[in-house]
Amino acid sequence: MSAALEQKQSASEPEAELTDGFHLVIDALKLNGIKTIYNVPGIPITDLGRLAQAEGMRVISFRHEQNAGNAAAIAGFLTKSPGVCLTVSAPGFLNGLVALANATTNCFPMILISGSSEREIVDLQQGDYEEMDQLAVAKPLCKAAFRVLHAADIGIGIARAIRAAVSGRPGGVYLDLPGKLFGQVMEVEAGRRSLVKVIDPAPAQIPAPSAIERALDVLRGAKRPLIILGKGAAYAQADSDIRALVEKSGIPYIPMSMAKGLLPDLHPQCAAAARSTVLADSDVVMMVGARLNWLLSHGKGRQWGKPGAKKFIQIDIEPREMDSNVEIAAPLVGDIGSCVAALLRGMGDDWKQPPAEWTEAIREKKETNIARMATRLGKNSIPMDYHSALRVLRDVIKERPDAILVNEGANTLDQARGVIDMYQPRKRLDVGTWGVMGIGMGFAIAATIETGKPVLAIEGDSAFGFSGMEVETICRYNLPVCVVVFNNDGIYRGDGVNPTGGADAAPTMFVKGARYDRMIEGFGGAGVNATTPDELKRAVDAAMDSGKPTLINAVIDPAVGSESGNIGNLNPRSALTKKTGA
Ligand SMILES: Cc1ncc(C[n+]2csc(CCOP(=O)(O)OP(=O)(O)O)c2C)c(N)n1
Ligand SMILES: [Mg+2]
Repeated sequence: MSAALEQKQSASEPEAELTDGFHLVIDALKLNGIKTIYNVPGIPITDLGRLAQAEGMRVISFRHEQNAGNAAAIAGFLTKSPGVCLTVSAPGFLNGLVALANATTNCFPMILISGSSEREIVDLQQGDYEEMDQLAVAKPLCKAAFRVLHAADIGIGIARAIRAAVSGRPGGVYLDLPGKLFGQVMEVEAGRRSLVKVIDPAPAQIPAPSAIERALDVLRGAKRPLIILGKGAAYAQADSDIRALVEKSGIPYIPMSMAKGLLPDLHPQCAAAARSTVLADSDVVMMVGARLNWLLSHGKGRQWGKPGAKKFIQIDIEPREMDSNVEIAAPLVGDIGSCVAALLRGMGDDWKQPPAEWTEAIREKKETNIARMATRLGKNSIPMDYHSALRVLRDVIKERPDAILVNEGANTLDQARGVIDMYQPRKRLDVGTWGVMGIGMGFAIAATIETGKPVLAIEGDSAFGFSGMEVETICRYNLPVCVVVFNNDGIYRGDGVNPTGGADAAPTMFVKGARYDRMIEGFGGAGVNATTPDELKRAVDAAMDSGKPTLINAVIDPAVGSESGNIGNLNPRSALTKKTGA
């Protein structure tokens, strides 16, 4: 602050002429269309939350920063505008970091704003309250990290954070605001002029015409083509063009988990039920906003059929994504909306449909697999297994296609993904690229806050535990969230034993017969214990119809899960244990 300004203040000039760091942060966010802050209060940002609420922003306070961070991240995914999470220094900041890193990994735009301690003390390591060099810690875990030291730079700092989060490949951004900044004053008019409205924060990135032609040539030469839609395609909000591309091309497609519903899962071209056939037997694969990471076995290996027999076309906004794992025959770099629109134009009006031999083979495989699944889903097992419980929840979503489904767990995730059909884009939110546990309640809360739609959260009992305290938040804001805890008494299964015969439970076990439904009752929500598919259906219908915060404890047979769900093959095992049979 200038000496003149200080003098002015002490001479008690009318306060209306001054603004300060608190107000500049709020004004900068509002100027850029940010309406909601996902927050955990404390020094030095308590008043920032209060003032933001007073200034008309929605301030949603959580019980733990990781959940506030996950909420901000999924808000970014749903809206293409960065979600903002606000935390205190050191420990609060660290709690938010998992969400920030997860957002970056998943390409969700979010900004983690953390208050921080006195720079002079932090940098001399003199032991300040919650001392930590947060900027340095955040840097390797996000797309960009900035610190603002002067109130006059708040506008530009927030502008940089917004642009970094949403432009190009979206991701997490860290913004460090030292406590001292909030109290700095400047004249209102100068403050107003210091703010920056970000124009066109995520500019279109138009693909090169030659790249479009190359991709179309590869596609024209295909005998057994396949399209894979990733969550990048869902993020792009180019829904009708993506659907038009799939339908005009006649090419079978599979959606990655969070791309489900981009076209309705029951679409005749959806080949999800013949996944292993199409991955192995296709000759040309066009990836739309999907990466060839572990979720697709890196584009190689047994799952992908004969080595070298496949050509890939890849649409991605990030040039470095190309050839990350295998050779990309036709890289198509640009934003997905622009790329898909250009492909559609280039296809013309006489696009040749893929050979019937290919589409027929897929249809037959689908029919066999769907019939097999129907038998499993038809059972009315009591105690419930995954399928008998999920059949009910599949019907709930079928009857309410605009509800948002949040899903985490191991078996609870993998089985639900396969069983529950999605009908609309961006309605399925889950553990994403990392398979991280703990996104549940944060995602559920932000999903309904951002869209106004009801949420059904299907949670493994372990998965739920990572964010379960936020049922208080759900009740406090009276949100239309129905949480169904698949309670099988543990991680993967509930029948683990301690091989020593000692009193301690096995490492994957929880309290047997726990009643998660009673947790929400303590906060005024509705709790239901459901032991049969009928009870479960009645309870979920009532919750979805009433919009009342509800937690249903769905009792699942402890003996039916498999280790690590569908990815048990990634689990290292001790050769010694196997040998001794222990
Ligand atoms: C942050 C984090 N910690 C730990 C894990 C390892 N993990 C994977 S699935 C899972 C829980 C699975 O149990 P549950 O949610 O009860 O689902 P179930 O298979 O029993 O249906 C855990 C702890 C993880 N993925 N993420
Ligand atoms: Mg479990």
